[in-house]
Amino acid sequence: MTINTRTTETSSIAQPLDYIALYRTMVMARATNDLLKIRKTQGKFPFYIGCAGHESMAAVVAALDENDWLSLYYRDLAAWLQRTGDIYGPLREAYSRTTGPMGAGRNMPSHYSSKRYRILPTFSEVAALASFAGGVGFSLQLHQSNELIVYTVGDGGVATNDFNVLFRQAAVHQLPVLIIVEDNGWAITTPSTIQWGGNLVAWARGGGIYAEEVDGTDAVATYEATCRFVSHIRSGQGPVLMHLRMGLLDAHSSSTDIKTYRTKEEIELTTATKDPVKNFARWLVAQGYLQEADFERMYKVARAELERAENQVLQEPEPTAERVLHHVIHIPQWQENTPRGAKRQTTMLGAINEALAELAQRDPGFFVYGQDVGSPKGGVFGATATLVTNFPGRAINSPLNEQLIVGTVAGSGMIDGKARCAEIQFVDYHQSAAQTIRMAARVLYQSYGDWSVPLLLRTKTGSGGGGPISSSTAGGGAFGHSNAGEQWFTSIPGMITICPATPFDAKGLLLEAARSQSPVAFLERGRLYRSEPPKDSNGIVIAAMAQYWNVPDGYYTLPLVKARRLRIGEGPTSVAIICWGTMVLEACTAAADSINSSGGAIEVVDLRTLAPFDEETVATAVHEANRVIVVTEESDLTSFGRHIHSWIVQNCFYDLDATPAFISALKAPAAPYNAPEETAFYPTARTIEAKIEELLAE
Ligand SMILES: Cc1ncc(C[n+]2csc(CCOP(=O)(O)OP(=O)(O)O)c2C)c(N)n1
Repeated sequence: MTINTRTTETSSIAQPLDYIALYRTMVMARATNDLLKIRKTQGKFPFYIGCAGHESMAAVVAALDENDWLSLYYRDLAAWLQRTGDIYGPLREAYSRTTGPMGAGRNMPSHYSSKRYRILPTFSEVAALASFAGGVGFSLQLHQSNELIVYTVGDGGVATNDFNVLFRQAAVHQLPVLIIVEDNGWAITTPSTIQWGGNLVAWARGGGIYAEEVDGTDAVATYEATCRFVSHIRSGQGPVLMHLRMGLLDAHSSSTDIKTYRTKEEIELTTATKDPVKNFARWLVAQGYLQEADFERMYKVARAELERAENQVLQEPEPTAERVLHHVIHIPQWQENTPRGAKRQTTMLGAINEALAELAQRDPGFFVYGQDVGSPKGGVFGATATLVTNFPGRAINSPLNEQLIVGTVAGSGMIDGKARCAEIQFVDYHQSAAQTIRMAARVLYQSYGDWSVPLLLRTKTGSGGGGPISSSTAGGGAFGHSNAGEQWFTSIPGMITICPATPFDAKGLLLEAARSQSPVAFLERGRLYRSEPPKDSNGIVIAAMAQYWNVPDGYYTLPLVKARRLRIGEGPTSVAIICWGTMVLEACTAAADSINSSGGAIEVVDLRTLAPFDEETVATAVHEANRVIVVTEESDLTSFGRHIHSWIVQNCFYDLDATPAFISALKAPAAPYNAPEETAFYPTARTIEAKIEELLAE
């Protein structure tokens, strides 16, 4: 299939376009749609969702440069064909062939995706790609690129949070984004009058984005309008919203019966007046480009070409079960390195500041994005203070919207495969971003390794305070400010979750995490930001831990998915305590106190990376000690700690001489604000020591 010429200049007048080539692309889209609809009806594959009525999207893409980015949705077959010229791709995905360019047969048909052609991976979740598209626009603007991104969505999608996030990203930062609402009047059976009040164009203009209504049933009008909007965006005048009026010529999908919700009259009127292929054909005749007889001939040519392609596709391999775990997650291959810089005693906050500065030093495109991070204080906890001072412009303030923060950074990372950092002030507030985080973690799998979303998501977790409860004071937590958070991230396939316990680990792990192609949740415990090394009840610093408060200058990395083994005492270990974050310090204090009174040795296993976790080290520690305690500061419901406990029961059962113990925070929503209740809510060294005694007596 030949592809149309594209506009490459920034003129406000439509560039010369090969109208016949554009028409041919639209006919090919319609012919593909017709063929796949029939094949679905014949039971050749389970589902199809089509493009009939949306073919003028080819005209939109014809008005772009081939380096411009696309974020499409399932009606955009014509846009796919216009950009790629690939008629095989849609067939390969419909028939689930490993040769499929969008997900190697893994995703439903019509979910357009191609890194090579700069088409972001379409999600089934309506509009879920919106904030990622905003992130791409953010990165383009940051690099002063002349490229832009086109984001498309149906009228139903306009009502989603994701769409509204993109609108805000584009408006606040004046991003090079063309937002296209393909308004066919329906969201399955719901008319578009339910999706927004008033007038969409007026609404967009009121919010700071230039907008126009365009007749999407007219390919030439669509092309000319797109050229104007592209020119507007490239000349730095900001984003544009195009309200593209269309008609839906088929039912919503192969699962919907059109007659149950649309009247015969409305369907007939839509078919007669809103078919962009027929309308364009009439225009081509009127202009003398084609004759009536050409239409059927061109359709037949397209159909024959498609059937030849289909025959080939049917010979191609289908997925096999053995690949089901391919491309779930990317863990960077650690390259052994010895920290060479001079060591200084530092807090965890100091170490995080240093790590972020190292990343900025090494990657000119690195930035931290979040609420207040660009202020002289460097965010509410001061983690970006060094960036603000030493790397102006790299700590960037965001609007107060966590989904917006995550989407912006995730989309930025997709452009060049480099992780940038999103800061969420308190993990409790990640919840509006939950879908975006899940999508980010799914992209690698969904696209069969084609796309990835490198993303460092740093957030303060657990209660505040000035150190572990045992060695300082309680207080500083509260509802909305003190969730542990690991249960939210460790349950997401494709996500890496890290929770450091010491300044040394925080810096080395953060630097290594930035090398991952999978998104990373980096959980920073508020109690550890400024804490000192743990002490026993006599006030003696625990030697096994103290060294990790000395942090080398410069760049060094520590391996992910590698637990740290801390031995307290001498001789064979009698108990292994599996923990992470603040609980490592509590466990060390408990172990030291127990050893002080009873002798022997206890091993504290600091998981450091929670998901995936270091199964080998956990199994070895249990094998050696024959007794185990899992300690988590999560609530005792379905938690990550319960997962570890269950894994030990399942995999280490015959190594156990006593009941595998489990200690957690209480079954309450969160730690209360006042000190007595907060102390009662969390596990402390006292709880752990009591459990050690109980276990040893069993
Ligand atoms: C977030 C989300 N909610 C619900 C659905 C189920 N669903 C799939 S398509 C669709 C309608 C979308 O309508 P619109 O955005 O107008 O696009 P159209 O199909 O009309 O082109 C719905 C509700 C979904 N996929 N994602």
